[in-house]
Amino acid sequence: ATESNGTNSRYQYDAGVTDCLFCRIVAGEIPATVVTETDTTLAFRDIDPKAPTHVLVIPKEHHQAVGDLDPALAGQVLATAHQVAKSEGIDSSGYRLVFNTGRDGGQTVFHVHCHVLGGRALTWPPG
Ligand code: D5M
Repeated sequence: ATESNGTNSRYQYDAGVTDCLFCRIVAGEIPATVVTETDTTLAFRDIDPKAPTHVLVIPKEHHQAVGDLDPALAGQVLATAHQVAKSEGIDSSGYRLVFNTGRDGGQTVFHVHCHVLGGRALTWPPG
């Protein structure tokens, strides 16, 4: 495990909190289209949407992966994701929540984020 960012992440490839794209969005240093926020979470539109609705929900605090979140904060991320599904009008038609995690999961930004995808019929399995 690396302690490079002060969290207890088990991954070695963490760029760390000082050079984190999503921490910079939280800080307002990089623009984002914010959908909603709470004290502990932020939801903003994905820059490269893969569905009519594609929103990312993050904890404002830097953690690398979903397994690094304490259960209360993980629950707050999920509650915000559900709020987004409702406000985007996809709660009844259906949607998908995805946490890409680590190399094989296809994670490219190492600040944990929940993809909220919907607005079309999504295929399964993923690639
Ligand atoms: O997904 C990381 C996601 O982050 C990917 O869908 C693109 C998105 N992204 C990257 N940069 C930005 C900015 N600046 N704003 C909004 N969205 C962004 P992963 O699960 O790590 O592959």
